[in-house]
Formats: sequence, C-alpha cells, structure tokens
Amino acid sequence: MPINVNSPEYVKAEKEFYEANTLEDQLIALKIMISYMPKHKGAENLRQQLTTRRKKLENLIIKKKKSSKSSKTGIKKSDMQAVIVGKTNSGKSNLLKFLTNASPKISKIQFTTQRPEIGMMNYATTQIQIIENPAIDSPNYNKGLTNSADTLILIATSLEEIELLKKQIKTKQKQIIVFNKIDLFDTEQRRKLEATLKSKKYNFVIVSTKTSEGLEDLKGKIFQSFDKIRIYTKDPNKKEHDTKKPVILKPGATVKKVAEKILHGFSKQVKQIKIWGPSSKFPGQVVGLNHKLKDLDIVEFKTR
Ligand SMILES: Nc1nc2c(ncn2[C@@H]2O[C@H](COP(=O)(O)OP(=O)(O)OP(=O)(O)O)[C@@H](O)[C@H]2O)c(=O)[nH]1
Ligand SMILES: [Mg+2]
Repeated sequence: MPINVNSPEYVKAEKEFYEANTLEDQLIALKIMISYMPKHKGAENLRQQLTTRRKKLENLIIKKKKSSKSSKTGIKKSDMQAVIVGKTNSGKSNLLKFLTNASPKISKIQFTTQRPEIGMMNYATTQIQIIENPAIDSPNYNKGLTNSADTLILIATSLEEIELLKKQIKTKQKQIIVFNKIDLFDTEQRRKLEATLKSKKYNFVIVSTKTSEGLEDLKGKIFQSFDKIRIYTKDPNKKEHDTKKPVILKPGATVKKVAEKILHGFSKQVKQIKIWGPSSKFPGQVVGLNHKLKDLDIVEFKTR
C-alpha cells in the first residue's frame, strides 16, 4: 500500500524536487523529504525508495562533475559553448565584454589575456557560454579549449589573419568569422572587404566592438550555430509555463529526452504528457514519450 505523507514540509520539498533545475537542488529537496518522513513501520518502503534515489542522485552528481570538466582547463561546459579564437589585439576581450557579463581586461598592450576568460550570454531565453582563449600566437593559447568548443568564433582584423586562423584550426566545428575594427575602414575599403568575404562563402559578420556595430547580428549567428531546440516545461498546477530556462536539446529530440534531462529516471514516473506549441496538433494535446518535439514547444508532465 502506498502511503500518503501529509506533512506540509514534505509536500513542499517534493514539489521543489520536481521543479528543481539542477541535480544539486534535487538532492537538497530529497534530503528534506527524507527528514520529514513518518517514522512508523508503514513508511518503511517509501523511506527505502527515497534513500535509494538519494544514493543514485549522489552518484550521478559525482559522475557529472567528473565528466563535464575538461581535464585540461577545469572549465565546466554548458549546453552551448562558443570559444573566441584570434591573434593578440584582435579585440577578443572587447568582444567578450560586449556579448557577456564578463569584464576582462582590455588593453592595447599585446597578450593582455593570459588565461581563458569566461562569460555568459543571454539570448532568446537561453544561456550561452562564451570563452576567450588567450591569443593563438601566444604560449598561453589553449588548444584543448578550442578543440572541445561547440562553435568557434574566429576574430580577425585582416583577410590574412582569417586565412592564418583557418590554417591553424584543424577541428570540424561550426566557425563564425568575425571581422573586427570595421570602424577603421572607409566606405570603399568596406565594400571590397564584404565582396571578398562573400566570394569565399564564409559564415561571417563584420563588426566593431568599439561602436558595437554588427554585434546583435553576431549574437543571432552564435545561437543558430548550435542547432539546438528550446523546450519549456509547465507545472500542471500552473496556468503559464516557465519561460526562463528551457531545456536545450538536439532537433528531433523526444519528450522522453526532456524528462530524462530534468531528472535521470524521471520518464518512468510520468503518467501523462501534454504539449503546446509547434509540434502539437492542438493546444494541450496528450502525447507519448516518443513524441518528437520542435523548437519552442511546451511540455507538461503529470506524475500522478
Ligand atoms: N578601433 C577599434 N579598436 C578596437 C576594437 N576592438 C578592440 N579595439 C582595441 O584593440 C585593443 C585590443 O583589444 P582587446 O580586446 O584587449 O584585444 P584581445 O584580442 O583580447 O588582445 P589580447 O588579450 O591582449 O591578446 C584595445 O586597445 C581595444 O580598445 C574596434 O572594434 N575598433
Ligand atoms: Mg584579451
């Protein structure tokens, strides 16, 4: 017989458990749930289940910590990560400062940035990690960081520099060429440059981190480069879905993937799924775990 735990602290923690965005938050909620469990024998089974779940969660957190840290840099990789690569003085730090919340040191002195600088860019309700790799022409350049990035932002201030960067990078990620310091060009120089970049079929943006020209355009290109979809989740007890932190997945991902990303094993507890948005035939359509989702879909999981 399943028992009902009625203590308000337990109910509150259980709710927090299902709404938690991170494994760490889930573990905290679970520990609270366990501490408010009734002590009598009838609750023994449930206590056992929760304890097992706690152990699994603890192991998962340890595993995740180990796997998400690149052994070389110790940087925790997010769902979407772009690394800025370029020669010294090309404007890498200035670009990072514009795109993210980071405040790296900017200077006309060469090789100012000596360690990777990390920032977060908010774009279309998602968070994108952007990292400045120290100058490619310096001993502090971190090749491992470039290799493990999802997208590379190659920044340059001349065509020769672009060619050099392309030669030095052998990996196959998506590349966005950022031609910086366009404020120093006159109209004619600019026209020629654009024609050349187009003829080379580069995926490029012309910017100035001084005047901020082209930077909004670049943000869009960065987001698109990851080719990911955003899935919002909805609490069955609320009218509106959570518009802040979508689950980030590959196109064609199933509802099951969303559930499992929320919590490993969660898909097995789901009793009913409803969806709204581009992949639904009508708002609130009931679907199965294998339903394929589209960008901006909203999913609601019922577990009881
Ligand atoms: N005119 C102009 N100057 C710029 C622009 N972007 C950056 N600069 C200048 O270029 C110099 C280098 O900028 P940083 O952002 O520090 O360059 P960096 O690539 O991070 O250089 P290091 O970290 O030293 O390798 C600074 O003096 C900036 O003010 C731009 O769009 N236009
Ligand atoms: Mg720098």
